[in-house]
Amino acid sequence: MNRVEQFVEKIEKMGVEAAIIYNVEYSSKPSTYYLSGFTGSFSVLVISREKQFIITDSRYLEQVKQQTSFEVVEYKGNDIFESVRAVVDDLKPKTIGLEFQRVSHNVFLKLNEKIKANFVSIDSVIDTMRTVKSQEEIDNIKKAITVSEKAYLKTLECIKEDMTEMELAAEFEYNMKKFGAQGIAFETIVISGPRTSMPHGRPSNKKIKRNEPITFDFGAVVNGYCADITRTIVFGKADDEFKRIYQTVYEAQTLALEKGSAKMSGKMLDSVARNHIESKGYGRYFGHGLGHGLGIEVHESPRVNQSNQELLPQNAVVTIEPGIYIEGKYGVRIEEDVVVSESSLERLTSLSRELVEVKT
Ligand SMILES: [Mn+2]
Repeated sequence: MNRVEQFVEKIEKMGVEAAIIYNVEYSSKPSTYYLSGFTGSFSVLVISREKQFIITDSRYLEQVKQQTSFEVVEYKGNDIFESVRAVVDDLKPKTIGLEFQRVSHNVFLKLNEKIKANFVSIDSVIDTMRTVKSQEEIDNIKKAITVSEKAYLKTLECIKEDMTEMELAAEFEYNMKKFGAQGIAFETIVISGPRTSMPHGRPSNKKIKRNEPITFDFGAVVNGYCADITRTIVFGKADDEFKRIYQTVYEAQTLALEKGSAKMSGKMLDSVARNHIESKGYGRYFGHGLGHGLGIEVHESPRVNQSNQELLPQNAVVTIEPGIYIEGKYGVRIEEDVVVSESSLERLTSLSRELVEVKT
């Protein structure tokens, strides 16, 4: 069964006869790509067991034929809701599935006004399908990781004192594209010195200084799939407290990597790392969850945190990223990408996790 057939089977079980995936200015690019292969900024998918349509406009008519086998309907720019109605009318569904988490209130009201049907949420269907990766999807994530890792190693070679964080981030993104990234999964984080205590700090004009830590959080996109990796290094020599913090994060991650499997819930796995960090007295400095699902989007299901009580599904890809952040001093995060399997976690990342002190 192909992906669309699986999708239709799942929505039919909910009593849903057709689905509308509404994508304007990339509002539903991930699901659109997942179900149809189309990557443009504007499209509406209408999916039923018998027929699969994609409505898009002249900007994408050539591209859409290359990317999807869905039947193409050209939108000429009058009233998109009228075009959707015309396509849906042929199928006469009584119940239509919509992505409630992606569709704006305005779009919902318009569809509801034009189309006489009952609209229900299919968010969990798509999320659940996307959580479990096929071998092809895992291979694509692996490719994105390889590109990211090469770019990271190349970027380490070119760090010089007094370069700004932004310059280093630009160098990093340039390297990712040179090594084959289609794009970047998110704005590359390069922060240094005391700024490393901000888990999601933005690169600034701050200059890189000797004996300061630098955190890199980065990910390339290849074939629509993301990598998400973090390393904290020291440009020069690490002080003793930094080494202690790094060691604690490293051990917390090692425990999670060794103990994790599909037999654990997100909460249980999070606790493995969190308990270790707490035991070393740094519990209050680890504010975020241990990790998250990774795929077409850089943050997706399943969550590896205290609120996810469900077992981690086999073949989910997740990050394992413990951190300790001390305001006014510095922070450390190490992030790995892994595949969940029956009795273990398989690392997809291959960079060393040891503390690196770059020669100045
Ligand atoms: Mn992450």
